Amino acid sequence: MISRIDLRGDALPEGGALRDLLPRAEFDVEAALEKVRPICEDVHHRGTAALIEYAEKFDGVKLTQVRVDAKAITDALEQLDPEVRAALEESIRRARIVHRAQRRSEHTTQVVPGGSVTEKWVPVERVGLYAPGGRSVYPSSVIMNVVPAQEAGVESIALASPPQAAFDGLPHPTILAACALLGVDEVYAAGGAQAVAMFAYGTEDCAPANMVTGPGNIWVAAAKRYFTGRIGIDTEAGPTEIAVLADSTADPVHVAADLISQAEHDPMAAAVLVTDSVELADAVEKELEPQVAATKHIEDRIVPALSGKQSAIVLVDGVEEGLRVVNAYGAEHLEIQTADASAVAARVRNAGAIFVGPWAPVSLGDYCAGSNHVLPTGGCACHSSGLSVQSFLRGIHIVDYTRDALAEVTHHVVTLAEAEDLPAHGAAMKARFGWKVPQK
Ligand code: HSO
Ligand code: ZN
Repeated sequence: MISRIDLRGDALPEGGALRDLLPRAEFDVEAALEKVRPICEDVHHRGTAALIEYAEKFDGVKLTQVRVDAKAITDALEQLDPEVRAALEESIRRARIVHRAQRRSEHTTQVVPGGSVTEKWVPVERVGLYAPGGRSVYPSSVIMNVVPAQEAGVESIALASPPQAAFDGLPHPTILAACALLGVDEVYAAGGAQAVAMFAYGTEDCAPANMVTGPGNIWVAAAKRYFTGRIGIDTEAGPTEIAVLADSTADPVHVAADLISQAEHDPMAAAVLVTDSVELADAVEKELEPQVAATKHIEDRIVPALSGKQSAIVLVDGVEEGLRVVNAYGAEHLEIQTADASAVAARVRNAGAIFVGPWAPVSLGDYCAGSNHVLPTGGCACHSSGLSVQSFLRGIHIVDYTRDALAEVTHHVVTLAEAEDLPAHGAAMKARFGWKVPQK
């Protein structure tokens, strides 16, 4: 069901060459961009009318309005199963604890006597959050988007989720209920690239947003790329990934269960086990069969995900080599199931989130660890972070110098300005001192 890549024996290649040996899903955002461009421009020109047409074309629903009425949101919460409500509330409570601790405070650095730089943190004014529909109706993702935005102090938060034919064209009721629990009352029944365009350009109903975040399918990712520069985005979410770095001390039952847990998301999801133990590899492979057979989304998601080219068991000579492999891969989620897991985890440089030891499965992080589950995929963990309070803040430098402090450094500024052939820069300094460079 899952292929093997044997990297034992020979010395592992460096960086990019090693990355090329590792499995990865194909996710051609560039190709999708071509299809997304006219949709986005149509929303730009025709606004809500275009959104209503796309809802019919892509979601199979005839909408009369895109904005969801307040009553539909409160009704969804009233009708929510009490156990689901309690679980969502606990997820929100834990996420708030972690994200509140991420808040930043203003900091002033005295650079020289009379010269200071203050960094103040200002939330983005308005954000549009995306929650997928269809195969992936995840109220947990509503939490993971809304909580960091709220804790960052974002004043205006709107959420879009695809209209569902089964629910009279409203977004899925658990999505609406999660919005109600979080106090989000501006919700739109819009999905795909058109939802991102609604936020980027604004429509008659929806004010433009400064930023769009949240997971979505390839059309959402392509629309985010299309609007990059115009609005802020989090990373372009691709298919989900789990990598497990494990040695002979790992329990194959846990490892198999965790690989399957993320394969369950999508036929393109990636599940990668990196191990120096052939015994563990064999045991995990054996364990996959009964566990897959006992679960739900077998043929449509799990089997294609595990047997796809994006998933594999990678054999390495030791945990040291395993670390090099997982660092080259940069998984969205990385579990460390080795002896002395904390010490091994401390040496991971590239991962969206790291799950340490036998009692921290990715499923915990998906719902109730307090950590965020909107994480970089496709190797983007090598340069980007998951969603956090920081994602919604801008650090603004406030420069404050006295006359004396400016006079003291003017000769350096003038020298650099001349070296860059920008004499007007130097003149802006000299103008303050009778067109001369003040002498020290
Ligand atoms: N593992 C997914 C998030 C999720 N899991 C939502 C369950 N629901 C990507 O991090
Ligand atoms: Zn998940």
